[in-house]
Amino acid sequence: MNLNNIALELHQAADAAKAIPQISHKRELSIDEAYVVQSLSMAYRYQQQERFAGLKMGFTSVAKMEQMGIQDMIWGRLTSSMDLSGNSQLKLSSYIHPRAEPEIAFLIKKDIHKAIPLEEVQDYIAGVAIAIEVIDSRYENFKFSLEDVIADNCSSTAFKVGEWKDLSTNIQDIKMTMSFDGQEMANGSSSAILGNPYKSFAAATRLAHQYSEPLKKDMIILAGAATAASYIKTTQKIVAEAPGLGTVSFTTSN
Ligand code: OOG
Ligand code: MG
Repeated sequence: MNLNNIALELHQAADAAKAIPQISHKRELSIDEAYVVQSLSMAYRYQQQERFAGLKMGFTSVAKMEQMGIQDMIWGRLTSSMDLSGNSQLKLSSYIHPRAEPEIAFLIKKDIHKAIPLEEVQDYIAGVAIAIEVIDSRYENFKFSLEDVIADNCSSTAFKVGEWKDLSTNIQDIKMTMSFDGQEMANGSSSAILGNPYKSFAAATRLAHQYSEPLKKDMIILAGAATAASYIKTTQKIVAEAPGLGTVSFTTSN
């Protein structure tokens, strides 16, 4: 099975909302090959009018690493059609087994063509916001190896960003909460994200530069979840909140 066939299989699994067996069970992939598969699968998305919209970081917190049994930081691509802004409903039948997690989003202020050190990241950020990421592994039972999940664009499927706040807003060690229908599903400190969410922005610029993926003004970086993800099982109101950042929400339909 060549890398393009794997990319097509993953792309079609996402489109049909139908899980597939893990790639690593039938073919060994290196990390480099897995990122090639990810980029080939994105080419199929761009063919169907989706635009590259930014990066998401994954496994930047111990809570996520433990939930999924993976210790390495990963990154994936966001596209315009994953952005739920202006759309307050998530249609569950379009997804396989979606989960939601609370995140911090960064809005890129100007084009970035290099790795930005932590001390300079604020010069490149126009705003910060509370966000919800919806992840939907294309693999059966939401089970994968590191290489599998990278090839699958790190389970990216949808995201919703709250109101942008300026950089004077504290995002260090704030409590991030995810609730479904008013019931708390998970909470964690933003400092669970690499000790400091701005480090995730710096890492995203380093990886984007390493993989020649230009980050442009108005694109978004998702820093990675501070808590484990929660399964969305029925029609529910999904809300993430953090003091100072406010709330963001959407409802689900069948
Ligand atoms: C992989 C994506 C990880 C995060 O925020 O850590 C991620 C997954 O858990 O399926 O998005
Ligand atoms: Mg995430």
